[in-house]
Amino acid sequence: MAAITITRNIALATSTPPTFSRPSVAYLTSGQQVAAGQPRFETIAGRMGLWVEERTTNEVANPSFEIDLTGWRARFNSGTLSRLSAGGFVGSSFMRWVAADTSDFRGPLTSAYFTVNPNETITVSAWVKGSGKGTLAILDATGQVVGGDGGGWLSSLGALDIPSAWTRWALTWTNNTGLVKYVYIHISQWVTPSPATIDVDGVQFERKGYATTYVDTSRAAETLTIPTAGVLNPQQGTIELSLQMLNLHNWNDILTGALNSGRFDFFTDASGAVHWDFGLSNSGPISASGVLSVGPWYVVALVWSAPSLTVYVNGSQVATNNSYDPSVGLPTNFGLNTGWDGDADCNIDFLRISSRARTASEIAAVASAYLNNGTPPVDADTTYYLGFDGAITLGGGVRFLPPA
Ligand SMILES: [Ca+2]
Ligand SMILES: [Ca+2]
Repeated sequence: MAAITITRNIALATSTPPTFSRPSVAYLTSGQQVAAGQPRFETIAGRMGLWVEERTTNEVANPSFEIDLTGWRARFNSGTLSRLSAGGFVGSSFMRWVAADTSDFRGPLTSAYFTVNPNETITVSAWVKGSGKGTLAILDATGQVVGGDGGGWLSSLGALDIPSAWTRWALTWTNNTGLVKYVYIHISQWVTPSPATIDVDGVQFERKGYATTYVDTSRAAETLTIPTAGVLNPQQGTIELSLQMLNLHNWNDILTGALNSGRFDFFTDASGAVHWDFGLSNSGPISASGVLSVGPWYVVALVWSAPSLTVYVNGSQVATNNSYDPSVGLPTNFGLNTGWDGDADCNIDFLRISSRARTASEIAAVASAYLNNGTPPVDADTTYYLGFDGAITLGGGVRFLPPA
């Protein structure tokens, strides 16, 4: 019997590439500044991905010591506070405090206080290095004047070895005192066998339950918009993406799009459960908690095939239900960080969209290969592929094939 050869004529189309926005500067985790509008690519655990991080405001008045030491003082006027203009973590300069003796609770603190309302949660962070033992503390300034030495610590990281290379310390505190509190940020010597030297740079005060990347004043939210007109098959399809969560909260809106009726929203919550709405809010499949946690890379697959919606994480099915209605249609744009009530806050390594519902075994094979440092293939059923390997433009890892 003669072999039958089927030739499918695949036209490589030029599609509109994704767009990225962030109308402010930001910093890489190395401390290097990235200009406004430029995406941040970070390689973590051998994977280069694109950061899509939430907005923040750093309320510290002089957080990087590039000009002087305005706004900072040595607690109890003890030890020596100076500014060094080479070797800073952020920019070129940093602050150094050298202890005069081994007394605890000495070290630099902000002159100005921050107001924290009852039940409010804050996070303070600082890049530090030096020698001896020390800690990062939230110091009670209530009743104190600006420039005072404060009272007791409301919270601290406990006694830590001060690292020899720049390391970030971060401390989250919720004001459960029932009172308005006024607080200083204090980087302190503590239980030292010998006097400490503490170098400080990139100090941050955020009204959040976690630290985000450092910024001098304010960072706007980063967004990624993926045009999907002609890319999605309403009958069935698959979206696979690799994620590293930067934090988990209510809610991380990871992949969102408007529908003619209701919403397409793939999101996570503070417990690490994943949710996928198609239509009404909370209509879609929801996994158990703990499916995602902060730090590791995951491969997530979203599969639609009327009437089911199914979510896989690392090749295992974690949630499914029958809420998919193909007559509604699919979004013409997907956004990261463009959702209704949350921030994506993730690093994304790849995204692959396919024109059919890939099987559980295919999805498991892709996840397994990925977790062994592979990447998913761009095959005949792939309608869109983003590699996020240093660029998001066409030719930088983007490939587009219209559905067959
Ligand atoms: Ca600096
Ligand atoms: Ca990548």
